[in-house]
Amino acid sequence: MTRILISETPNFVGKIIEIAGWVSVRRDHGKLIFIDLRDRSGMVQAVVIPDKEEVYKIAKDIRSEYAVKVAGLVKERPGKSANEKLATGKVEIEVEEMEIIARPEEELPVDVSDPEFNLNLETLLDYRIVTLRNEKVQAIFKIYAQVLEAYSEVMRERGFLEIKTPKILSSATEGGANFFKIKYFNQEAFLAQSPQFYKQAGVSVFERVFEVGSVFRAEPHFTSRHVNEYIGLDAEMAFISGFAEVMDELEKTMQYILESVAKNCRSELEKYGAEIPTFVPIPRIKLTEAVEILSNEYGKKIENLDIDSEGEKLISQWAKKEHNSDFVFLTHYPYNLRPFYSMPSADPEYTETFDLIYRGVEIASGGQRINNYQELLKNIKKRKMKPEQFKDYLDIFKYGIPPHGGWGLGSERIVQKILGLGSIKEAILFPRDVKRLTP
Ligand code: AMO
Repeated sequence: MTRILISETPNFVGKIIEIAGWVSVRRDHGKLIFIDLRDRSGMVQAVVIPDKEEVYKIAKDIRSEYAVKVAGLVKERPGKSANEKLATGKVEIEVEEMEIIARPEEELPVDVSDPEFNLNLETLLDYRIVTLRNEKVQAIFKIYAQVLEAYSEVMRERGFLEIKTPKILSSATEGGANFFKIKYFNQEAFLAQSPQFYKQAGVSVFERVFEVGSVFRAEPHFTSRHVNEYIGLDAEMAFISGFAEVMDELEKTMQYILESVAKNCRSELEKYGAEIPTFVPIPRIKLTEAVEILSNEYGKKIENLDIDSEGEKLISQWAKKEHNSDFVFLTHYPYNLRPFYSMPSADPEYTETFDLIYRGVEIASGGQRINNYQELLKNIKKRKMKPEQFKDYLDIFKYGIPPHGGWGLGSERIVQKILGLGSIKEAILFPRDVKRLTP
């Protein structure tokens, strides 16, 4: 017999089928043994009756998280006993044959069948191999996968070519101090803080490129939104007339991602009571205006336009109240707060850049880039950086590159905010933070 998926069982009422999966719970009721069996597609109830002596003996031996193969008859569950919460809740499998195919060496450290699963973050991550088996935890990664799929889909649809760029670099892309230095044979190298330089090289050839790739940041922070390795959703586009076009493209991208999660992940969203409201145009406000709003509406003072996480939360509240939007673009960041490659505005104190805030957290940064060789060189020197360290990057501009811009979008923060997760780490299979290098 060929194995079918548990989600398919309702199509086989009255038939003998074979399924395989993990035992979520075994319940003994009088002489009957009930087993909730889980595979990648869902969960179904299997019933073992004492008449089938051999199977009954095996079933008595079974514990949670054993992997088993089951052959049995698909039966409709009588009205009252149907489980409305389960997609397969109207059927059950009367077991004819059963085989244990893998058994845990020892008792599991946590009860993964608990639908609420309110573990503290450390326990959740320390026992990650096991805690990932919980259905509520799995839902996060189904949504995560949908976000990745939707991002690639919309990028391709919009004419962006997918590229993969190196993560071992000879210089620190984003500057600052948050880079990891590594030993690379007999020289020093850096882990990529972003694909910035290479995606710009990409547009000099392909016009529009995107990348889904690992990003490394040596940030010594213990916050709910920072990790030291994350997956960046980057894009870069040429022949733009200004950075508003980049925001337009990112806005369409976010709408596409959220709509595809809403459409394809209904049951996963439900597990978190999460809602994705109808998308509305994203308000765009200058950072200077945002700072005024924060002061006037919330009595919050921001020094030197350096908006902090509380400021981002409040400006998001304001966008929700005034524009019914979960998103807000903050634009025209000051020159000294942005990387050297940012295009200065007409008033050179500011830049043609933006951040995108979603439900109180920055999920993307972007803007237009300086695309003139001499200007870039001047800017590197002005910032007391060494042009020789950026030789390869500068070469991109030596040979001519049209006006362009792009963004870097944090994939895990999107999922964190869709579901209202307390920490970004919940949205990462095996997260890396200052103290965590395992599992
Ligand atoms: P930036 O440094 O703002 O911009 O990063 C872009 C986005 O990446 C996410 N992010 C993080 N996520 C988790 N943990 C971290 N430590 C972390 N740091 C950043 C955020 C952030 O908005 N090259 C530019 C982008 C560009 O202009 O194209 C850059 O890297 O969601």
